[in-house]
Amino acid sequence: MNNFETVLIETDLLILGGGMAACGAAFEAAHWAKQHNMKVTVVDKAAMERSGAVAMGLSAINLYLGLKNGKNTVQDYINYVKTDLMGIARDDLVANIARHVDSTVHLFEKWGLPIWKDDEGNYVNEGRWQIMIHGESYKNIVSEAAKNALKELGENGHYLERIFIAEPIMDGDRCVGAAGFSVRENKFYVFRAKAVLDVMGGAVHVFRPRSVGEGLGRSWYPPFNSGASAYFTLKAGAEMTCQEVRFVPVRFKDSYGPVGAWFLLFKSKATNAKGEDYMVTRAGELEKWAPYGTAKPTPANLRNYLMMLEVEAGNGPIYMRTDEAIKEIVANIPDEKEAKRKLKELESEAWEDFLDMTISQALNWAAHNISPEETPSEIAACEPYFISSHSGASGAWISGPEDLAPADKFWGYPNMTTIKGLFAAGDASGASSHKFSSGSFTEGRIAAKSALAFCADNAAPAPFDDAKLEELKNRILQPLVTFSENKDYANDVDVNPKFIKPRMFMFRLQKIMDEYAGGASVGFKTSKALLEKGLEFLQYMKEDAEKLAASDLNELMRCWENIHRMWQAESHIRTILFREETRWPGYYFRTDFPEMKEEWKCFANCKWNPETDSWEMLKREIEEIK
Ligand code: SFD
Ligand code: AMP
Repeated sequence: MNNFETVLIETDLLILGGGMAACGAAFEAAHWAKQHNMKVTVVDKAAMERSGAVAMGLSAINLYLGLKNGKNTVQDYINYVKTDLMGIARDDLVANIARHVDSTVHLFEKWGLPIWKDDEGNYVNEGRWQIMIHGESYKNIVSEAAKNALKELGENGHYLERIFIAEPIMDGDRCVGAAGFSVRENKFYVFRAKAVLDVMGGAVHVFRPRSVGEGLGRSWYPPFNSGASAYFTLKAGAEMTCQEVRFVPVRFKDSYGPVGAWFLLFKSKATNAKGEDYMVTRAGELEKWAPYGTAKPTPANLRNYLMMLEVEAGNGPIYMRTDEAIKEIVANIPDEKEAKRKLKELESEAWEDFLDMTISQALNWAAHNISPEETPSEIAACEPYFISSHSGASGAWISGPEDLAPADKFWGYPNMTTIKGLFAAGDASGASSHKFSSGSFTEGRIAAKSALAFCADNAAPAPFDDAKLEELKNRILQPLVTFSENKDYANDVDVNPKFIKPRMFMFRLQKIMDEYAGGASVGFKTSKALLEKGLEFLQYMKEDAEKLAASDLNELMRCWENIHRMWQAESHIRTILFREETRWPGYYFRTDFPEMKEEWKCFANCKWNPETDSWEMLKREIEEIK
């Protein structure tokens, strides 16, 4: 790869990703780095202004406690999160985010994010924990603040965009950097760092999406979050947690519009085609999943499950009764003029909800002549995603904060993985669900402060084995060579017995995951026999990954995205297999172990050993904090 220049960048803290957690990390790091004359470098595969999950904007901030108003306590939030995850969450991590998140939201407002206010000037709550925003430009506002903070560092603050991170760089049991490439120019990048923060988001398109054919590529979570976070920590040898806990969101059908505002703000009901509210008619089913099933609010996966039972019974389509919800709000207003004004306001809020974060759903409404105040809309369970910041939980097993973590869950630096110098936050860290955009930013802040403390304690330049770099470069760029050496073997650039293109590779992965690991097309059901078959097919895929081919830099990125997805997939299958019970029936259902078991009220962790290329599965205790 002689025509690829190698660029070496040295830094103290390396922040991988440019999303919500990365912006929080950059903002916080700038403050501490200034005091200690340290260097901070942020690397994003895209442009921070519109990268990651918040690229399109959001219409709500889903985590705000309002601690000052005395409405909620941190313990209330822990209880909520743990119940929603059927008992599986780290109290210490959830509490650490919850106790700091309000200050993050206040910063967002200071930077110009418009938050809805009532007549008394208070934030407008969507639900107990969620507040409404005019959030189309949410990411622009937050990334601008992060960039400004880095600029304040002068020579010591950098952000690099359109650089794809492919691999961690290790020195024994310590992470000392990362390697990647520009997706715009022939440049191979090596970052050498004293501490590395992995904040590269969740994973999308590991499972076959419902959107195929004409709709291919559409997904609820951003397709460009492709499993880099999990791959990076796995390959470094870090312990992972909750890799079985995928998230299956219920969304407006086909365009993935959000449901939160409808359920919580507008108090809408969802019903089957006959108009029956399945949360009422099927309430008896929830008792099987007690104590979580009988708690309020009903956990997200159980809300899904009741809906799935309706679909299986042939009672679809399932509808969000937007028309009835709006009529009910208006009917309670006695003054006719005021009622008319309110109706207009609600219509505009309904459209804004989509225009702020899922524009295609507004187009879908327009294309199908849907007026929400008159017509109900179909909703459906989507395909599975890996996103620990929402209602999933998969990610790295990290140290908690010293003052809250039980002894076995604190190892020196909050948010450090089990690998020295490697930190994780947002979708990259596990077992602390429901952090959302504000909590991810907050966790990024916590992790960056901690990582800089690690840099201060390990001030000598990170050890680096230069000899290994050439080998790494060749391996990362290999798909370009494979393509150029073999492209003339066949007369079709995409179909060639000498190589596999990333698009085909992704289709194969998605088919395996969908059919064997409980995807949407099999009603989210799987079993030992199916999982073992899926795992066998994944091993063949791993062999074929050596033959991935890229005709340009963009395809090189696609190759690596799919390698990352494949590792996310393997850790997922292995952990579902390990946990011999069904705990989240609306996310996946083990037909061979259809019930929840007390003995599995624990974390299911996994670890890939780089020395032996083997996997270890571990159970970890769930502990309460006082
Ligand atoms: O409710 C590499 N989210 C919502 N949060 C809320 O607070 N309110 C809502 O209303 C939410 N909803 C919602 C949400 C997300 C989406 C897509 C929709 C709706 C449609 C969740 C939050 O957005 C989420 O919790 C946070 O954004 C998570 O933060 P973080 O930092 O963990 O992930 P990120 O922001 O996606 O950023 C990832 C970054 O990594 C980069 N990246 N960089 C270099 N090399 C690689 N190989 C990389 N791979 C990825 C990305 O470019 C990005 O910068 S609701 O409707 O569900
Ligand atoms: P969503 O649009 O589904 O991502 O939801 C946004 C927020 O509202 C998240 O915090 C969800 O957990 C919560 N939420 C959505 N629907 C419901 C519901 N029916 N009951 C309770 N909470 C909900």
